[in-house]
Amino acid sequence: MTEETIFHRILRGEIPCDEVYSDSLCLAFRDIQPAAPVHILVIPRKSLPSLMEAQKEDSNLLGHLLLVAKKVAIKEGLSNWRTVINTGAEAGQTVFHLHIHVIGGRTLTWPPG
Ligand code: IU
Repeated sequence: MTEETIFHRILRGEIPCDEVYSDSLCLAFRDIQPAAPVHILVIPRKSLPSLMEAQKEDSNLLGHLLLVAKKVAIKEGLSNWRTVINTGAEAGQTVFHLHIHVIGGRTLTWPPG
């Protein structure tokens, strides 16, 4: 069993979200504290606390999440965007349910802090 997070509650529909895409493997919704004009989170329905816990058996799921990230970015009209996966608290992870940030709609600088 993995720890219950707010994203589990969003997946179960107990907490509303601004959904942009959904399928049998994942959900994509707008981040409540957007870091850019477009800031969407793509999360698996499967409980995976972070990329650290992903295994070989998750290969198809991880590929799917990236393709959904591309799909939602294009749907938002982006041709340039950043995909980010924070893994671990020191890397900035605050919600321990794997998620891909899709960030765009403004010029982004590099490297991140
Ligand atoms: P992080 O990579 O774990 O730091 O990203 C978590 C994101 O989840 C962060 O950008 C939050 O603004 C976002 N978020 C959300 O969209 N809805 C919520 O209810 C909560 C966090 I809590």
